[in-house]
Amino acid sequence: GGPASLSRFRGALVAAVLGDCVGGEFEGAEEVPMESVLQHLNGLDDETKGEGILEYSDDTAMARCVVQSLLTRTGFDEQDMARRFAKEYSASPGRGYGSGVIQVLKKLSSPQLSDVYQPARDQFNGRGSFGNGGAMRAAPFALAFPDLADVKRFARRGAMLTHSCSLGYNGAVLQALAVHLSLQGALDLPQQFISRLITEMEEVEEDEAARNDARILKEAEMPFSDRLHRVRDLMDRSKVSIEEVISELGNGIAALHSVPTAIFCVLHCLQPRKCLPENYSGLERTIAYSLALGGDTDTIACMAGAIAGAHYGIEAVPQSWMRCCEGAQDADINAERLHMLYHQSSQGG
Ligand code: R7I
Ligand code: MG
Ligand code: MG
Repeated sequence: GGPASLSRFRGALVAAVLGDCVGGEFEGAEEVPMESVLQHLNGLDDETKGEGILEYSDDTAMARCVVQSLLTRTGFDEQDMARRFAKEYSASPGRGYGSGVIQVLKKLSSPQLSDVYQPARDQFNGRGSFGNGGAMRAAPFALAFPDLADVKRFARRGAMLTHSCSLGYNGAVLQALAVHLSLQGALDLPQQFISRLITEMEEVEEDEAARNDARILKEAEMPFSDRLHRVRDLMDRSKVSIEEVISELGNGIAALHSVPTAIFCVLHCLQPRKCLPENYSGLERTIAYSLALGGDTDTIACMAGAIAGAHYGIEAVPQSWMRCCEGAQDADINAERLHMLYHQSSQGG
């Protein structure tokens, strides 16, 4: 489809759910042979498997809260979003939330709370979390706001409800930016896509708070921009091993060690790869490759899925995968609603 077509919205939201659901199998695994990945994915074609057998985790649970909040409030409302996170957690605490964020979610449910951003600020001795929990639920911001400045601003504020460290919330900004650009068809020109992300993140990381966090955590001066340069170096190479991807970009629970990695997975899988089945669509390649990296597989596949889904559209999503994953149908319906919201706002509303 053309830029910001319905198919791209559906692809983005559905593939994020699929990445989370199929990635859950390998989360935390140190080494994941591609053989095991393909076996797991081929098993999804099995008709005897029931509907929605693969459950979604916190990644999707929180993204659903973001979607519902943006739709009901027709825009960003931090009070409403915070309330939804808290309610979702107390209704379903067993979705595999990060160990730190649970404290934030408990505090967010207190009726006495006056500043919804305060619990996140109290994390990790007042520095805030740098986990990827803000980034894993950032895609819907790109599907709700057509304007780039809105995408950046609201993705940051939405992440700050749980992640007040810049290395956490800037991961969410980067993920939302990647989905935004992909939705416009920017992945047709991969070199320009990555250059654009670097330019945008250099501007984002100019910020004083970001520089300060990077210094304290002994990261590069502009950590995300730095990693995106590594992504560009890796994508220019004809051959890259999984070990190199992990050592250059990471596959961990920190936003810095997973968002650039997810972006690389998408770029790397734009073309057919020897290690992946020939009959796979680009979207299937992206998710399979994300799982083969091991580590935080549900989250990396979820983020890569959103970016890739916005590029390839819903036609690239296998029906059999969709049937097996809890919440995939809901995502498909919500994508249509977000598509309407997005196009309403772009008509100057
Ligand atoms: O970021 P968050 O929501 O976790 C998301 C991840 C995804 O992989 C999900 O699929 C789920 O499995 O969890 O949760 P946080 O608790 O904020 O951060 C995740 C972890 O990162 C924490 O439990 C810490 O181990 C680590 N971490 C930190 N450690 C030391 N200092 C995050 N920030 C810090 C820090 O400042
Ligand atoms: Mg998870
Ligand atoms: Mg995870």
